[in-house]
Amino acid sequence: MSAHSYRFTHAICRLPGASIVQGLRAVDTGAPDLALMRAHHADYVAALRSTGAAVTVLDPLEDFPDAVFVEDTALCLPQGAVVMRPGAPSRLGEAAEMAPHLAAFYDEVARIEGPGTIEGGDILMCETEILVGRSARTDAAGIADLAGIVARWGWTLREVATPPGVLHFKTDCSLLDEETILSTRRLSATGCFDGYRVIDVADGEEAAANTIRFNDLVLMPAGFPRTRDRLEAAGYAVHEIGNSECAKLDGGMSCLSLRFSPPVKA
Ligand code: CIR
Repeated sequence: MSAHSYRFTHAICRLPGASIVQGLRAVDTGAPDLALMRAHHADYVAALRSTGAAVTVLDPLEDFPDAVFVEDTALCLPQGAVVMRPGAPSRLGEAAEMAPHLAAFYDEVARIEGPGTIEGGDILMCETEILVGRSARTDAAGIADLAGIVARWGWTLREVATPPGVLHFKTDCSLLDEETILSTRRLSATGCFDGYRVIDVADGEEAAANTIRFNDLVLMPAGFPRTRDRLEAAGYAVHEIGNSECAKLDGGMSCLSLRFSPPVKA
């Protein structure tokens, strides 16, 4: 197996800007502290780089308060990239901002043309299939558009459901390796991961479900010791990153990067 679902040569991140205090949030628990968020972001980028990956860090986009959450703007596959069409109106323009950066790595950059919407946070790229959770941000038309694009590259897309009241499908799950998913119990109980080995996050630690497997590391938000212990007991090399400020905007580990291994350009 190539492990293309978690072994990557590259990542793209974007620094948070001062406008982050206006970022979208389901429940207002206060504005994020920009200095602390920048410190957490620097730790995150350093952790990605520590695996040997080349990480591009883009400048802040002050016109788009949520632009630090680059994952929602694109899906990067071994064969090509797809520019998303975010369902949050304030985030629509972020996707176009990302397109030229993808074109630097990929000959083929497709895009979701609309009117459907789809955000990267609802897409779990597994080794042999792509799971997409329908959500308040990702609708049937957006999923159909993506299915058509990735079918050209030989991928099967399976539509699943993001739990009600949960922002994105991946808010509640992460891929750990070819056969293993970390999930909240409310999501794994739906049966959408049947056929996979599932590690449930500890009860009361649902916010730990959004991690990323990136090369040999599993990056997870700090502060969830029982889930961390479960991951370590299962043999994963866990690296904790502060996430207190992103969490105020419903963001986590996966949101902060696009992870990919681009084909060698012709
Ligand atoms: C939003 O509501 O769009 C942002 N505040 C958070 C986006 C998190 N992105 C992700 O989970 N992929």
